[in-house]
Amino acid sequence: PRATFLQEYQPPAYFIERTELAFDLYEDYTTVLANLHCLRNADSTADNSLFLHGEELELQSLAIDGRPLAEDEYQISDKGLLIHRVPEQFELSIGTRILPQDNASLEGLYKSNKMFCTQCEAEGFRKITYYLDRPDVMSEFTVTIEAEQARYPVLLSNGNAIHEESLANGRHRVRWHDPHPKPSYLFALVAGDLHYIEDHFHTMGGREVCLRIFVEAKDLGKCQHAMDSLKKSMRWDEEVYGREYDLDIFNIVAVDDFNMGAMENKSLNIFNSSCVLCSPETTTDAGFQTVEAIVAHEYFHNWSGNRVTCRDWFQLSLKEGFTVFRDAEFSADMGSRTVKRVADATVLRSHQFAEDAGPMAHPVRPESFIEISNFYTLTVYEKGAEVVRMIHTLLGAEAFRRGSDLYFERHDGQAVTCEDFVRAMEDASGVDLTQFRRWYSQAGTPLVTVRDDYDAEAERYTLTVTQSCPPTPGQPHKEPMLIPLAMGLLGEAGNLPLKLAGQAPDAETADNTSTVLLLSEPEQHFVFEQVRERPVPSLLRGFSAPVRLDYNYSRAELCALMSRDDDGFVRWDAAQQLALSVLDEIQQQLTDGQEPSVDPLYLDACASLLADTSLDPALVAEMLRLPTESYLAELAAAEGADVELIHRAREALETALAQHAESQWLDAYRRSVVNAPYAPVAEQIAARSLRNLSLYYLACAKAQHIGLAQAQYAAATNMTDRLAALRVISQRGTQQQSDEALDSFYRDWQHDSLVINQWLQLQSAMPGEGALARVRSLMDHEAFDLRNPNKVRALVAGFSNNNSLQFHRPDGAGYAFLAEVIEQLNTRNPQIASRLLNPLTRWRNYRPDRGELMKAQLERLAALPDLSVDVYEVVSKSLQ
Ligand code: DPP
Ligand code: ZN
Repeated sequence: PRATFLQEYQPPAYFIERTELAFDLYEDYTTVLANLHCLRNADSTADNSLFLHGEELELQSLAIDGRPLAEDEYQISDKGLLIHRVPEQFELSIGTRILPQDNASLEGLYKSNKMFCTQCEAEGFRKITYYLDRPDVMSEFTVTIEAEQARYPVLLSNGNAIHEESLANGRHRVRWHDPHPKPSYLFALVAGDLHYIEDHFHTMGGREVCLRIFVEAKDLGKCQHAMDSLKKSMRWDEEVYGREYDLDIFNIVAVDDFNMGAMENKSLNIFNSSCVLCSPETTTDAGFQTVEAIVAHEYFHNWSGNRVTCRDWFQLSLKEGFTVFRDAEFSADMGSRTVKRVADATVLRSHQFAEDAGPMAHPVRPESFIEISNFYTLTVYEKGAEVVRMIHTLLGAEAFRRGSDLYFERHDGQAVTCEDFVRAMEDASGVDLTQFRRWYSQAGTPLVTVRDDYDAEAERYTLTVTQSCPPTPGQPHKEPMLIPLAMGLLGEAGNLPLKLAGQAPDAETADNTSTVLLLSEPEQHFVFEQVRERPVPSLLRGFSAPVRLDYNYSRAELCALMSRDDDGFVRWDAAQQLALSVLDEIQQQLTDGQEPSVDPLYLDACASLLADTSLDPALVAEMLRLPTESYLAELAAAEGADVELIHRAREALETALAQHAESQWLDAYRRSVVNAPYAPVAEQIAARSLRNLSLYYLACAKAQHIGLAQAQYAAATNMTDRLAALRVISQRGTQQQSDEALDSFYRDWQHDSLVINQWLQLQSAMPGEGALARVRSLMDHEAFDLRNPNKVRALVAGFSNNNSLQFHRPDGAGYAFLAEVIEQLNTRNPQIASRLLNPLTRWRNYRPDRGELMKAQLERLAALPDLSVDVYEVVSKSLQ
């Protein structure tokens, strides 16, 4: 397989001004007739041949301006169709036959349960017809769908329905027209026996938009939260970005078999049902929040992605990074800002930093890829969002808004680049972002090291800040980045006013206790004056940049930040760092053959945190949650992670924290009851979060507390509390208690596939030697289906990502199991197969005994005869 390079970008030689598609859907095949109104790009210097992408298509007819082409006028390969000579302007008619029923890749047109649906991003449209399947070719689409009326009463595509008719033979036909030119990746089609809920939205410009969510009849009762989220998103985008919706209808369709979360097709968003359906009885708080965030994300794409789209797939972060930043701010406004920030920072630090340090590391704007599907990554999405956030920090909210207005106005209807986005931000603000652009081109996580010096006599406090960035594949040497480091100084009585040397003490900064230092050099000094006591630096407030931070805090300093700093993120981070430092010490004790003893400073700090009812319970819960084993393994990568040692140390700390603060846990458990009817609102979510964490720690403290979990399980009226209780029973109860609870849960919920996915995921993370056998036997359970990505993610990815100790069994059986599943999915659904590889790509991070076993499985996969391009790319890069 050959790589594609950003450097090699060429504008298209032809445009397709109008696209007319006619689908005839049948039970064993589908025919597609495409009429493409093509026009030569006057700026192109290419010859007059036309290459159209196309895969897994059966060509049935081909004509230019009504004249069928002779066989020597074109050539077909497994990549597409080459027509040797075409005119300047012409109508190309292509008839193809495809097999959606056999399409297990869930890319292009396929069947999920009984409905037809599509997924075209990034390069799925070429499995529907021959086309210029690239985002810089934007076309006005008219789509006619014909199907059997009884089986497929609902026929949907993008834009407005302009014609409907019943046909004589029990079939019917609907025609859709989308007035907004769009790239093929935003095309969508749905046909099925679907039902909908409907609502309306009045836009700020006075447009009345009809909103519909289409689902199977049984799911109609689970759509309201998604509808509410959609209306909130539409309002928020008007208020915060001045963006108004631009059509009279907006449809969402839920499908069960979907490779991703959802897809922003113009006016016809298609969602993984797990990201749209919810009800208090079946969905956890986290599930409600996911639905709200993803509905918002896809809606926001209407501007950041659809109206202004990407020139090529190297620019993917242009729409994804920006849209993730937008949805993160939306979620922060709808719920708790600090808790949202902590959650995002956790994902970034535990998963994106790992990606940045691994064999697949790539810049936010990658320079090459073999398979674009492998680049829908945490780096492009989450780090990309952090890059946009830093621009927001550097410009300030007002100038950022001027920049986004300019970007949308200047590029409306165009396919553009990350550079165009940055330039609009610069032009609107006057801020020079030349150095900042390195965030788009350099991979790897920068390390910021801070040292300080306090001169009591002169009342002067100096920070010395250095930055560096480790080498990544293809990028041995890095230039310094522009890093906004938000910070403050903590004194005995609270945060101190900041007076930076060389800055005028104007009224605005005089009692300012927070500032943003701009790091641009390998080493810089920042001098603060009139500092009357030795402060504790409060660094990287709000996680102001996606960097690793190194400052030698003492445990006492971390305790001070944890209990008294103004910045919620810094308080949480101090608690995490304190836990890491204590875990380090325990690992050392265990290595030396000693009984672990936990620093009482940490335990007391946690106990007082727990007893402080003035704090946000959600933040308290996050502060008391210990880092995951996989994150600890990531941090230990340099010396070679020892999974058993990590596990034992973490268990020891968990038990100590549980027992030391048992009465506080019990008190928190009792006082955090929600008496109001269930609502997915910040206050209730916070209370449930602390209560369920308390339940977990109580069960760690004493076996008899399992009784609390059993009582909670029996009395629960929502899935958050029920599943939390089940998790505690299954992880901390006896075998019998665990089996009984899991069986009863299955009996109660077997009719609901999304609930059963949570049951599968919970079991994938169960402790003990029998874990792998359990996962294997669940793969044969009636509730499992290898064709359904949600089930594979719940059970298989759940096991390999969240069950560190059992996945890394010393006999290598965990690795062999994962490789077996990847082998089975390799040809059927390459995108999912490739994603499952992730934990194996980290083989260099472990002790050689495990690392070699992991590598052996990668080598075995590399030798498969029919390796998909997706799997090939990840396996080969991991072995390089
Ligand atoms: N564009 C989708 C999303 O991230 C993914 N295909 O919203
Ligand atoms: Zn997106």
